[in-house]
Amino acid sequence: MTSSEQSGNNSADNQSAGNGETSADIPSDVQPYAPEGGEATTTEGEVAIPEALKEATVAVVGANPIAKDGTVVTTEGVAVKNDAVPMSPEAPQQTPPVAKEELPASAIKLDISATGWNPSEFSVKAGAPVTLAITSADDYTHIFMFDDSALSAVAVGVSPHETRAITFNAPSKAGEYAFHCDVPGHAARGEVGKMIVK
Ligand SMILES: [Cu+2]
Repeated sequence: MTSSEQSGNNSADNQSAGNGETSADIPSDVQPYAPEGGEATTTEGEVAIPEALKEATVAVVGANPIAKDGTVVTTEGVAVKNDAVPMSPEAPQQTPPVAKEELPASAIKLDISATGWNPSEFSVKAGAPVTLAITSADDYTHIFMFDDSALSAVAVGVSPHETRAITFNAPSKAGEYAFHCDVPGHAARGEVGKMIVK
């Protein structure tokens, strides 16, 4: 697979967009979002899912849905808050452990070990939905966290040799956003990096 597939703008294989109106940078390799328990229909036959979840997609099982307009939302259909308390209901959620092979090609994959982040830099488009997958590549627990409190909720903790992912909207403001490993002592020994928003 090539990284040229990362922009979802003109994806021919988008299963849900009927008229090619997507302009939300949704990757083409996400899957349709299915509310917990499958089809959420009421006895009246009316679909009981919030508008934002209709035609939503999900990049990794357990990650937040991506609404049709590219907004990352909660399972209630409300936009997530990147500055919420980590792991609170309104924060983007880290997924359960996932096999690296199951990650979509469009996910940004970072390995972390005592030697640092690999890669230690990545670029995203302002406002676009981003799925970040963090893998502990050694025998230690690591915690991905941004330095900027505006992104405090975008945090992922991984046990040794574990991979977890998180989906969030990149900041709308271009610039460099530093991140680090939040385990005491790890940033000081070089577990730091930056996200470049273009
Ligand atoms: Cu660490």
